Formats: sequence, C-alpha cells, structure tokens
Amino acid sequence: MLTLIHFTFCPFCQRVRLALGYKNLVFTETAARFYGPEHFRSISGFERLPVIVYPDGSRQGESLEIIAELDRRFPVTPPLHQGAIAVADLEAVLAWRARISGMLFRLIAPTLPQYPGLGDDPRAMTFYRERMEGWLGDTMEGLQARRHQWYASMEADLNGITDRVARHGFYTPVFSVADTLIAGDLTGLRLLEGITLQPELNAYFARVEAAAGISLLPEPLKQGQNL
Ligand SMILES: N[C@@H](CCC(=O)N[C@@H](CS)C(=O)NCC(=O)O)C(=O)O
Repeated sequence: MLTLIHFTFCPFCQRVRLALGYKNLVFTETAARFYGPEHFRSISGFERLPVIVYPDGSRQGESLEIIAELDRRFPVTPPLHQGAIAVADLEAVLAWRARISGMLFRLIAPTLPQYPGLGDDPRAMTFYRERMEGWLGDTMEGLQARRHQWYASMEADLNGITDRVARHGFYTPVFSVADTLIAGDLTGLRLLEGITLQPELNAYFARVEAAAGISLLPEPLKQGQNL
C-alpha cells in the first residue's frame, strides 16, 4: 500500500493526490499538522511535505519527483509524463508557474486556512502565519485586503492558461503532470472571497477532479488519519 503524508491545504500535496488518483493507485492519506520542521521531520523524515511511503518502506519527497517516480514504478497505469506531455510543453508550464509564484501565493495564503486542520488549529495557524508572513512580506489581513490587486496582476497569465485548457480539455489533450500542477496549485483561487473565476477555468477544475476521482476543495478530515 502507498501512503501519502500531506497537509490538507498544501498545493504541492494536491498535485500528488491528483497523480495517484489519475493512475488509479490505492493509497492512504495521513494528514499532518503544520507545527514546524521538527514535527514534519519526526512524522515523515523530511522537512517539507508531501512525502510518499512506498510499499517497500522507502520514502520520497518533492511533488514533481514523486510524480515522475510513480510513472517509473507503475508503468501500466496511465502515464503522466512520457506519452501525455512533451518535454517542451512541461517546460512551458514550469516557466509559467515560476512566473506567477509570488502573485499566486499572495492570493492563496489567506484562503488556505479554510482547510480543516489549519484554520481550526491555533498551533498550526501560528506557524502558518509566521511562515507565510515572513516569506510574503505582508500580513494575512493585508493580503486578504489586497487580493483584488494581486488578482489583477495575475489575470493575464491566468487567462492564458484558461484559454489553453479550454481549447485542449487539459493542458494537452490528455491529463498529464501539467494538470496536477495547474489544478493543484490554483485551487486556492477558488476560495477567494468576492472573486469569480472564469467559468472555463471552473469547468477545467471539474474535469481534472473527475479524471483523478479526487476532490481538491476543503473537506472534513477523516477520523484517525491525521498526525
Ligand atoms: N518543492 C516542494 C515544496 C513542498 C512544500 O514547500 N511544502 C510546504 C507545504 S505547502 C511545506 O512542507 N512547508 C513546510 C515549511 O514551510 O516549513 C514540492 O514540490 O514538494
């Protein structure tokens, strides 16, 4: 059995959940609390999540490396790399993602506490605030107040990707690693108050979730599955 150690709210973890779901791999999920590096190391062996535990007991971190390894370990399941997306297309998505990174995190940081296990856990919220505010140089309240400005600055990049996925169905005509990254990372935008995403983008999220059989929006934690 595969085990995914993740945070409910974490975009990088959502990428791997989507990949596992699309490949139809049975896995258990262990939701970790956002308590700090010592806690993360003690439960996963790594300082960042996601971490996957393979049936042989070995562990791996880094979302995109995990997804590439899933293709290697499970070659009879639908591919997420070779056969699904050309190297140049993946490079283009990665460049797009790197370009929007600062704007994206400033927008989604205040929305992610809507996930169970974060906003409802004061100790996790203390570490989350410290981490995000230190990194993004603004308070949660400030980011929340400035969301329309950040959204406006990202809108052209968002429209570009929306046009493309509306045209092809996914980033390419079939589901690929690019969709785990786009849908996983952008989902926090769906939780923005007073900002309505283009219907084509919402339709894409629905297609990705259906292809993977995974829901990306906040859901109550399953009992006994959090650390
Ligand atoms: N490049 C890593 C990034 C993973 C990452 O940054 N995860 C965050 C949660 S969203 C984390 O573990 N943060 C721990 C910390 O900030 O101390 C990946 O793609 O897996």
